[in-house]
Amino acid sequence: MPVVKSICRVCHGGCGALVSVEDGRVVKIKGDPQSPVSRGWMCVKGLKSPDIANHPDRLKHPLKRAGRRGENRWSEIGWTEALDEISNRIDDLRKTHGPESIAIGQGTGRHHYMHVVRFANALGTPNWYEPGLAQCFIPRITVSHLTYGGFVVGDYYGEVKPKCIIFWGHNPLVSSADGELAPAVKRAMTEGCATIAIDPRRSETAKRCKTWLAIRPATDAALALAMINVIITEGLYDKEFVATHTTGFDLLQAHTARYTPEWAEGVTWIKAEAIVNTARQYATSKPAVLDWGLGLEQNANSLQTVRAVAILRAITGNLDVPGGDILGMNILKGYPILKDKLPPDSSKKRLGGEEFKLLSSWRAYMPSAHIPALFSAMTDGVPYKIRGLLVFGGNPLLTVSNSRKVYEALNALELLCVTDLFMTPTARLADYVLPAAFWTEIDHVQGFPLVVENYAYAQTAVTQTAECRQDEWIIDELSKRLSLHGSDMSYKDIYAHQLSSTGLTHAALAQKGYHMPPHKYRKYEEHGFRTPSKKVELFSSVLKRMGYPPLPEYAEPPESPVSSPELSAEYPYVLITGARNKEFFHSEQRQVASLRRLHPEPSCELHPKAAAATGISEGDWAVVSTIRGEAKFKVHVTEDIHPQVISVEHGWWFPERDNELESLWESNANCLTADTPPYDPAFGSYRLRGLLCNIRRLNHG
Ligand SMILES: Nc1nc2c(c(=O)[nH]1)N[C@H]1C(S)=C(S)[C@@H](COP(=O)(O)OP(=O)(O)OC[C@H]3O[C@@H](n4cnc5c(=O)[nH]c(N)nc54)[C@H](O)[C@@H]3O)O[C@H]1N2
Ligand SMILES: Nc1nc2c(c(=O)[nH]1)N[C@H]1C(S)=C(S)[C@@H](COP(=O)(O)OP(=O)(O)OC[C@H]3O[C@@H](n4cnc5c(=O)[nH]c(N)nc54)[C@H](O)[C@@H]3O)O[C@H]1N2
Ligand code: SF4
Ligand SMILES: [Mo]
Repeated sequence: MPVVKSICRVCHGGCGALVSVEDGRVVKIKGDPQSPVSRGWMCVKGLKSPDIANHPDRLKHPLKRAGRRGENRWSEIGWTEALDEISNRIDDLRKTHGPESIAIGQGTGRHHYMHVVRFANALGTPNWYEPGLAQCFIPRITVSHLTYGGFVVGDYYGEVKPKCIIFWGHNPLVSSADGELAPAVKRAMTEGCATIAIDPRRSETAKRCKTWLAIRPATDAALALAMINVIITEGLYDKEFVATHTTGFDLLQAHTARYTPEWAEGVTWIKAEAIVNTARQYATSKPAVLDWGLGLEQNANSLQTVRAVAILRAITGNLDVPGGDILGMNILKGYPILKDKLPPDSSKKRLGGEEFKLLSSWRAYMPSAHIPALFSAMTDGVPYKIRGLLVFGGNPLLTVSNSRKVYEALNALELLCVTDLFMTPTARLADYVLPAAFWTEIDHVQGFPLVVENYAYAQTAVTQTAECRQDEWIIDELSKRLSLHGSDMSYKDIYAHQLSSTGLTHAALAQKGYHMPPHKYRKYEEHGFRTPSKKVELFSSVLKRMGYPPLPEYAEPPESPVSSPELSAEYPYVLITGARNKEFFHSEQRQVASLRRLHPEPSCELHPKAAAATGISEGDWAVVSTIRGEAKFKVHVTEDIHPQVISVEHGWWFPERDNELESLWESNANCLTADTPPYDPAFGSYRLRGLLCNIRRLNHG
């Protein structure tokens, strides 16, 4: 039986996989022991890849809507007919209403991510989005660039092991997010390494940490500012690094003097003594990794929260040192996303562009539309109507905040085209549904970890399911029909371009597995940091010019026992949503029996004190409510959560139901979250964590 080396992409990816193929189908997946990062390990989702690839419900042919929108009646059509018709509809819209009337959407970090951005730019629409961005990763990426001129990741793969690791709003043992694969993180958490988790829940990662700080959701900026205060006051900062490589230290010192640990205790629910001890331990155990996650971003103060945390790495001298937080090597040539092809007048029309400068303006790392404004414009046409939406691998009905609004918006479109592996609730509302290829069915080149790029890998298509095609091929076919810029360069030409810096071909890299040149540390000693001052900007000159506070500040969450006490009388708990679980990737895999068996129902976590106060027991069904809506979950009563916090899963629908579209309203966390103002002033981040909620027992499940 042929066995082919590849890389799993059920999540953001990265684990080396050995794919066994029989009669053109993937029949078995095993971890590749030769992968230098995953060393033979794979998670349950990756190992069950054959059950996803060969699932009977996979979309297999292009479909055209035959009934009313959402009715689920379809005609099978050929690729030529589908692509001709869709490109004609796009052409009509762009000629009649301008390209900005067509939005281009996608999901989180998939293989085709950059190709979708390229397509939007070539088409001339500024209204590109994905459901993460302001709520996921863009604050961390942007702030790293503003502060140290590049993104950083923990040095989990080098020879020197960290002596201290802080996991801040991050659960990599479950999420393996963006390249920080669980096995590498686990290896680094050895005896002798101080490990600290800052999380309202004792996550799987926190359970393996020596210290767990149960923080009040969305108050992380206060904790980080107090830690800066302790490190400066006690003289624990790296004096040589600070003097040589940073700007604005004196201003930071003066600014943080008021953020004492005693002040932060009242804000964060963490004892002042624990704050002092954590600051001391982080500053004195070197090298140290500060591994941050999504917990810092899904709130209305994401810029300042992420900035405060970012500064800790710099003042302790942990940047780009062995065993610390390292800057990428950029070993592949940049993806030609055709940014310059987007006409300036069209980028001015980007929804959200004026207000959220770090998300939507030309200064943004990857300019995108503000999601609440984009979906509103589909229904109310303000400032102009979005008439078409093409989604490549996203399920916004489950993953964008305010599912009811998204539902209305998608129903108001003139053209909705969804490319996916399965008929999702979002796909059901479409005019055209196109069948996408699974990771064993694609050719691809990827720099890794995502964004930082210290190594590269390639994948080769080894199987084929019916008429499924990889997203890049679909985009290239549409681009040719629409005579877009760059349509003479196929995705395979782009891989060759990316690899030209390595001397490798796609086939050679796929066979070899990885290209991983030795890491070069302390790159800043030669060229400085890639910021305007060539130094780490503790005081951000760019933020100042843009009119945002150049030194990090705390802001009380807009909905909280402090800022809205009346509401808090009715909704006494603080809600967090979307903590990852190991069986599912967002709204996916609910139809995969081998995974669903392991995690059959949507669940929420509740502390025994809260359970006693509300009369709820382990295994009960309960309704969690916010001022915006309700959703139903099976309760897990656990000491591993702060008594005042309730955590609910996101992404739940029930593909096994007769009308799976209706099942969308039952246990959907995004019926609870807030897509309304206030947003983070720079990124426009909306609030998925740190909201007020209540819970009541449901008698008849
Ligand atoms: N309440 C709440 N909401 C959240 C979050 C939260 O924490 N709380 N997290 C947010 C974050 S950080 C993110 S990034 C988003 C994620 O949001 P999405 O990316 O929309 O989430 P998925 O459910 O993974 O949807 C991806 C879809 O792509 C399909 N798919 C998988 N692989 C491919 C492929 O190769 N090609 C194509 N065409 N389709 C494919 C899947 O079947 C699935 O339907 O969710 C956000 N939503
Ligand atoms: N299995 C699986 N893996 C995934 C995904 C998936 O859906 N399933 N999604 C992928 C995506 S798109 C992303 S973005 C990553 C995210 O991966 P991570 O960055 O690891 O994020 P989460 O697991 O969403 O949340 C991390 C922790 O933050 C805590 N938290 C919530 N609110 C706060 C807060 O206000 N402050 C602090 N300090 N902590 C808080 C939660 O309790 C949780 O344990 O995972 C990726 N990997
Ligand atoms: S962690 Fe991600 S890449 Fe690794 S096996 Fe699991 S799904 Fe695949
Ligand atoms: Mo994400």
